[in-house]
Amino acid sequence: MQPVQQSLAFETVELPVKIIRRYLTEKQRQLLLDEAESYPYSSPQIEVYGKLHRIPRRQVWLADRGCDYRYSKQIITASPWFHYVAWLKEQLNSEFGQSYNGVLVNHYADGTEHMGWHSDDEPEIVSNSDIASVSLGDSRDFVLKHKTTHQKHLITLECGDLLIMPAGMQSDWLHALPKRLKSKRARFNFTFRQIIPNYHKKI
Ligand SMILES: O=C(O)CCC(=O)C(=O)O
Repeated sequence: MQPVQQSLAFETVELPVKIIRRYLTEKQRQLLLDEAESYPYSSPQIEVYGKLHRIPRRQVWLADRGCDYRYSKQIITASPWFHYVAWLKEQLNSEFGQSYNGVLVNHYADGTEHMGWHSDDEPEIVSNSDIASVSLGDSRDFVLKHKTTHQKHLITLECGDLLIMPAGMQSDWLHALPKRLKSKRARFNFTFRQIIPNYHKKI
């Protein structure tokens, strides 16, 4: 009797984002983590369905002068760059051919802190620019959901990973950072963006 050959079907799932694991070395991770402890964070209140809610994390917007950012109907004035994060911006710009001039840093004290579904589609973001997201500290799940098909992807982001959200994906996909209640450690996330300078002075 002939042995039965099992045919294995391999399915390749194409992600709408790119991931570079351990983009930062251990030394770079530590320098940036130490620096990030001292940023001037706040937890502003934002309007969701007509009601004000304090965001469930702390954040700060570091950017070039004139690159203020509007987020959930609030203008966030740019705070000046710090040494290591400015170095990382220059590194990303030269390696990936981008012109990042601002970074939103989110600090999640533990797994109860999170970010809901959204797209980074603010009009002041330069339309053909990618968004580069660097994670530090505790690992957390990052989820993507297609706006019409509702297809989902889950990516666990570890300390030092770089995730690139290519230009154009924000119109089709939402993303979120859900709670992870077992997690007791802090996480920092840096999303580098290219903003049209003085955009909010014109309107
Ligand atoms: O913390 C994260 O990885 C998500 C950050 C994010 O979605 C954003 O800054 O728009």
